[in-house]
Amino acid sequence: TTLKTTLAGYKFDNCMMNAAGIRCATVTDLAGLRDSRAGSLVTKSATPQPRDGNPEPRMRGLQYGCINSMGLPNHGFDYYLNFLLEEQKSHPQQTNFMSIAGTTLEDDLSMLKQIQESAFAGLTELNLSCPNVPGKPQVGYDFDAVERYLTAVFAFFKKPLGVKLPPYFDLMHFDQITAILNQYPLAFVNSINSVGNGLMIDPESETVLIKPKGGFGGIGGAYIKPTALANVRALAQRLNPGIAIIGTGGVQNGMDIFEHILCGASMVQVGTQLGFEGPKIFNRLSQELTRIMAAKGYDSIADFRGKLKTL
Ligand code: RRO
Repeated sequence: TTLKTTLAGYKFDNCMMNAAGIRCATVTDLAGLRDSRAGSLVTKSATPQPRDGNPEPRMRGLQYGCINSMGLPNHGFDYYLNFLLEEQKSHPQQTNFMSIAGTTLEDDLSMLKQIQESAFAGLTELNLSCPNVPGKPQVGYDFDAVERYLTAVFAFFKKPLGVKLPPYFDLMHFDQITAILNQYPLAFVNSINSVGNGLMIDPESETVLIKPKGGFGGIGGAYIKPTALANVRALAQRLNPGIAIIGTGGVQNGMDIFEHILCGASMVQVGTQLGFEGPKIFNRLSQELTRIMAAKGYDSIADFRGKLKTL
């Protein structure tokens, strides 16, 4: 049994990795992911300059998941690009992802120009779905804006690029977003980011759990698995076959990863539960997925990827 996968022509020893934002904001965290069983890593979404993010408390966990309104705290574009360039020299066998999330189109374009001109040989994930920057709506919910962004990006960007999408909830929205995405030479689409602007409250103290935005924040964890699977499946049914899918959302165990792959994911990312358990989680998840595949008689993820049956 092998957990290897291929995405946009790049090979990975393991089909699981962190989701952007989780335990990937510092070089210490990133080294922990690199030294884990994960097949790759993605860096915290970067802005051109370092950012403090929103006031604390800004992330809280509950039994079935978590809420966050981090507000894009990060060490700045150069910090993550330098880390990735160093990794390329010290660990040339692993391909990594750089996530960028400018708060304007201009910021995204300036970061992508720097990636284009750098020696970075990995994949770039353009985050179009941060729900937590006050006054900045999620680009992924404005279909004209998505088209505007991708047209501007692909006018000059020649390295492999994917987009991180927010969850969609209507089949017409899947039709509309994929009609746009299919016009561009995307390497991958990553679905989903957190379910934006949920609210978790403490009934005892009658108070919200996090401070920014009056308590509203992105929901992750077990709460969002059905939405994540639906998005992976709906995109797999509509995207050009050349665009790979990264499945993210609600992964707590090996069966959850199996389900994402069954819906069409070539790579599966772990967010909330990685936050709870740390990078050793990839040992457990690898063992669980291997056992599930062996019991079902599957040798590789290609044997069942996208093969979900309907009634
Ligand atoms: O930093 C955040 O608040 C954040 C980002 Br950029 C994102 O894409 N998704 C999320 O849940 N939080």
